Amino acid sequence: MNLTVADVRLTPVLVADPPLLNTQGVHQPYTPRLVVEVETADGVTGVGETYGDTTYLELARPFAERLRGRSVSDLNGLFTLADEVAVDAARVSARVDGGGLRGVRTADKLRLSVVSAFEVACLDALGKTLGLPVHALLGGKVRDAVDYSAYLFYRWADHPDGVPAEKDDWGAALDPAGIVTQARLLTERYGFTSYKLKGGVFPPEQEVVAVRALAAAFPGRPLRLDPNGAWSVETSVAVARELGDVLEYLEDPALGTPAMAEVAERTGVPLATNMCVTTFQEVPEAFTTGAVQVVLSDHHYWGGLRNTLQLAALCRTFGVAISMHSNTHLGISLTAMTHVAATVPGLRHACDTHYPWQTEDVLTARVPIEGGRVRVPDAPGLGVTLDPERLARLHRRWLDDDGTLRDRDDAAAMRATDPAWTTPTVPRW
Ligand code: GKR
Ligand code: MG
Repeated sequence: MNLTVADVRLTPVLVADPPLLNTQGVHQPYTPRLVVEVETADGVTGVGETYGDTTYLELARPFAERLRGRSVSDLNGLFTLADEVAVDAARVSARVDGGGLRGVRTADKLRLSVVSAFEVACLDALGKTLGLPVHALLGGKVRDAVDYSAYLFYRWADHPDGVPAEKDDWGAALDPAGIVTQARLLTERYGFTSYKLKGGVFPPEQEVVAVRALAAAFPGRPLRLDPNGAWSVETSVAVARELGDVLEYLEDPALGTPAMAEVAERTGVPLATNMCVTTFQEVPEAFTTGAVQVVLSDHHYWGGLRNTLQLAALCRTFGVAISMHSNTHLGISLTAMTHVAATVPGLRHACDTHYPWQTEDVLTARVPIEGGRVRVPDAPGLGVTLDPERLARLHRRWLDDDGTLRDRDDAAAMRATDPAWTTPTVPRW
């Protein structure tokens, strides 16, 4: 068996994305993702996926060059490689901003997001070579299926300007009734039993009514609301008090660890985050001040599946729960999330996924979500098969783009409808 990396292929793609609303604006018609293929000297190919914006690509290219000749089993070495491309990271850090929907964007986090795609691809190739599923390489699954929650979004029926030509069939959801209808459809189609509403779109009073409508429609089901830090501490406290009896947790109501700590202290409502704890450096302050009760890990920006397990261990030590954050993604990432989630002991909250919103994939078959769960694959590697034609089609779209969609920009997408729109100042309410 020869585990040496003989070839690495990077394929940026643009994936159709519906007009989902969030506090910064609206999703563009297409979202960039990067598909990584790592091929060993034996001709075994592993796949990984990460964010596909230009900055990630700029780091992935030198990384891919340096990976050739190394072993797919040298997973710790991926971080050394990341240090070597730090020079490039320093260059992109000039364009790193302090906000965003997944916490402060640092050069380090960008690098880790790139590492994660290579780590998953290496694990896939290693597992295929050894005849073992990725979860076995991570120490073994402790469950056979992973729970996901229905990710509800306020949304328009279509993007402006009739792009893309193919419409999805979800329709608009711009009020409580629309959100309940969407939740029912997601339940019918995927069997979800818990619900997260992306908030920060309308004034909090309206979003409170939507959550109450969900509670009435799905009595006793776990509910979450996530305004991505759009609220002040006072607003967050008020919403937490109003919805405390029906919320499983409130996600990132206010921006930053001190604000979250104050909300947690004054309300006792569990708070979750994918914004104030996004790196190991951010853990001590958040855990010692009681700012968060659930960390929503994201194997992309935490630096891969093995780092996710380290985070899980840290959370266990401090009695903080762990679950998973999601961003627009394909089946490769959903499967990677499922493998790692399968190995985390005591996972009590259903993970997030955007997958039902994606009508396109690069795999030969869509990853089934049934009963709100994804079965943990036991086939060697990730247990997925890349479809070269589908990959080529989405890559062609990326090649044909004039550059406007190669970087996700929800505020720019909103300007197509509202030319005066700028990224709102936080707190917005
Ligand atoms: O897809 O609009 C979106 C979400 O707002 C996403 O970008 C967030 O990162 O889902 C994420 C979250 O939980 O904050
Ligand atoms: Mg969130």
